[in-house]
Amino acid sequence: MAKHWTSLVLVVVISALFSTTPQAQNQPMPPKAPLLDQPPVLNRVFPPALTTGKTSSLELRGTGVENPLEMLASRKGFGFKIIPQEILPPAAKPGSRPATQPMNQPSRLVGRVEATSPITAGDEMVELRVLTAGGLSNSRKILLTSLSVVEEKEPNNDPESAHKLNLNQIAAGVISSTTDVDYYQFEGSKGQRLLAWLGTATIDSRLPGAVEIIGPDNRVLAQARDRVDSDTVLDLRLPTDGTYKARIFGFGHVESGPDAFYLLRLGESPVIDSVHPLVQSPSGGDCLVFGHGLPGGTPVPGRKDGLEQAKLILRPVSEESTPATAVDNPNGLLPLKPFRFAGGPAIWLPVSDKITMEPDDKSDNNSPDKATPILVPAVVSARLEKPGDRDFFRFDAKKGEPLSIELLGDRVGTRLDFVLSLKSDDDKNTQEFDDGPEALHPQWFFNRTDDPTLRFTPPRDGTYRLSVSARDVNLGGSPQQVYALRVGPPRPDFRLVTIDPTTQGGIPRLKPGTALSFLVLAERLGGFDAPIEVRIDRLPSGTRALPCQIPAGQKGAWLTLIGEQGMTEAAWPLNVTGSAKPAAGANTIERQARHAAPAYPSTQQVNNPQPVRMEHDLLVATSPNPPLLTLTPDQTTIKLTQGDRATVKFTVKKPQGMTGQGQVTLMETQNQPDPPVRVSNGNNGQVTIQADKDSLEFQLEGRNNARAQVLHLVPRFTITAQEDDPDNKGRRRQVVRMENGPPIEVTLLPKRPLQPTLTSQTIRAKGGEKGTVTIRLNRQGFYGPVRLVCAEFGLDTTVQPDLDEAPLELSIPQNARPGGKPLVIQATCEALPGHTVNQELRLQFNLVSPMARPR
Ligand SMILES: [Ca+2]
Ligand SMILES: [Ca+2]
Ligand SMILES: [Ca+2]
Ligand SMILES: [Ca+2]
Repeated sequence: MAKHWTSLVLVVVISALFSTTPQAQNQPMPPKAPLLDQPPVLNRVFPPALTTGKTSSLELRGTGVENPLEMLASRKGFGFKIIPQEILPPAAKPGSRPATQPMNQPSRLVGRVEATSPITAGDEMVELRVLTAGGLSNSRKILLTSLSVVEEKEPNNDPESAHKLNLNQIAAGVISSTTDVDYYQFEGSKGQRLLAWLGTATIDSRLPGAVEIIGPDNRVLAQARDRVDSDTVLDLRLPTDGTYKARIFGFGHVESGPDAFYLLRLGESPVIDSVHPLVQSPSGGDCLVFGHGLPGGTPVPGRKDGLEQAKLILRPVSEESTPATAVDNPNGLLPLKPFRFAGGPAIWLPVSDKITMEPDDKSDNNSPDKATPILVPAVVSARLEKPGDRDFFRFDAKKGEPLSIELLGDRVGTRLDFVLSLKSDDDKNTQEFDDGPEALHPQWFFNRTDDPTLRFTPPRDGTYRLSVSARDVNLGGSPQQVYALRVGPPRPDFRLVTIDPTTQGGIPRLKPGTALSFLVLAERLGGFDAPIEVRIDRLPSGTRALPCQIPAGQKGAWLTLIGEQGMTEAAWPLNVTGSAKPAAGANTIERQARHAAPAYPSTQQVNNPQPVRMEHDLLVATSPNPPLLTLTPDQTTIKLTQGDRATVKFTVKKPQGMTGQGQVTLMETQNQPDPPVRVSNGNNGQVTIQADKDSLEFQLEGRNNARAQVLHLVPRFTITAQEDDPDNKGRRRQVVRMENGPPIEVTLLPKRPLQPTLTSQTIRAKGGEKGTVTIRLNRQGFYGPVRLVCAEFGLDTTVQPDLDEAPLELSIPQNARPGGKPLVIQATCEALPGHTVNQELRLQFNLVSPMARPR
């Protein structure tokens, strides 16, 4: 069996979500003079495939990648040799280098690296990135394969100039303009099975791939295009002996350029689509595998796309032989474990030692009376195996004991819009549940899925019937449409994701006196609502992380890393960990964050989610050198009240002889939905500093309804600078430089922290007696203690943190007469530890004579 199976089972993709332990990657590197002193943007590593155990040349294309100091891989075993610019052929040199290139139109520069790849057990995806003096680039994925890799040879735009390709060879190509098409030709024989795989989404390409197979008679025999975020597969039998052609192009001819690249394989290599049962026992076993080119495969009845099924034995892959890319329970639903068919690649599948299978095709569960019984807690492995399929399950539940029902389908690559409905046998109403929860970040982590989840508390003891179907089941029901279901008590838990929403994945170098910020997002599962403490384990030497907490019920917080003294020239994986107690008295749980970054660099579009993917690690590069540009704020701590404004002034210091216009942004305020602090001057949080000025001002405004909080704002300075060229005496050159500054701490306080009401407001007492009213404090986003003082009625009491209601004992003055009495209370609220806000509360109570008849 060939080793180059392609797995479309997207379990591999979700196993990449929320997992991994970064490996130490702390290597020293030689210093070198930068041309572009900002994080490089890597648009393409070409070819995006390497043959295992061989040395090949890789071309790097992007911005600021022409002088790499180092190449970093997410996998051990690579050897990289940087090819100096001087020995590159003239065409590849940055000859027309952008001495006057505007900043927002970065040039496409070229770097070259010689890569020696490790020998692997099967095909593997690896992330590569470039480290330059300006920082770390975004990562690009490449395929490590046992097959040989060839690059396309242009011109190949017509059938006559088609590039000759052997079967089971991999061609790497680029759709370099919207009119570019790439022809390949191969020899085929009558009755031969041909599987064409066009790899795009899995290697971070922007190309909407499309492929056509053209017969010896020049007729198009078959065509296919990719689906959203997946590769293209074509499966056909060749009708005759002869020379065939494959035509590759961008679907719709809209996307092209350096990041519209692809891999093409023509041959018979198996492609796995899905595995039934989806949920495996830890020891594996017999499975029904769906895909193309499977050993012993037979056509799936009724399918016209060549989909076939095969009975194969799935065996667990011993943990030590697989890379550390998973932790227990990565999707918060079921743990994933690696399995393998004889000769196949590792596939990550959910496991459980107690699985309920839906009955086979013959005994249907398509109506409530034929519901499959399940015993809660239950893990079900099932399929929507034919058009219109609907699966019913029934279980007994106890009144008041909450249950969580979660479905795993869309997230493992089953393309159906699942829907759940639930009905009690003792009730007429049916509740329906569609898509999963709200996205964590509308632009940078749009993680909503079509997998429904539901939490419910049974209103009574009894039998409940649950149905699983899909909105598109009439078209999409098919034997490979697998899903898993968990019904059981809610398990409060969380997953963390770090993102840097200010760049296209590149991260500037952390230097003494500067800071970096990451947004840490929390996906809260099973009703988990508690605060999460976030920390960085094993900090890079010479750095310090500021305290970070995601408050109760909130989606995220910024994590700030500060460069101090004793830093080294190195790239470090950051271990960001969150810890929380799901409930009072529960054990602390800890989860390691995964880093997400743009799948490919692109221009930011507000309101459009950026395609992002999980990266193997979050890396930062540090440097002992002081920043070339410094930003010094006139104040490092600011107290701001909701709705109020404050001005912070930065003094900018540039090296002698450097001129140019620059921009400063406060990272945490840019491109964020409802930031707690907004920059009211400038453009989208960005303020321009003219070439002849050495200072600039930010007008900060606290959002009216923002929570009380302490936040840190990290300034980022980008300048298109003119400076003396050290290589050409007496001449000037243009350099784009980016440098961060030190953070400013903003304490944001509520203006009127309390909305008070009296929930009991009548006192029956005479003058000189005491009486009690009850106050309700609607807290505007803070939890600290509140002191309430009113001299007139002898009140001086403190409402404890978190309490919203308290009795107030009032001393009625001797001469008080019955009737409405104004109650004016001076409230002192500890809105944040060490920060109080005063507020006058004006209320009214009724004083009633004890003699009066109650109404
Ligand atoms: Ca081409
Ligand atoms: Ca071409
Ligand atoms: Ca079914
Ligand atoms: Ca059914």
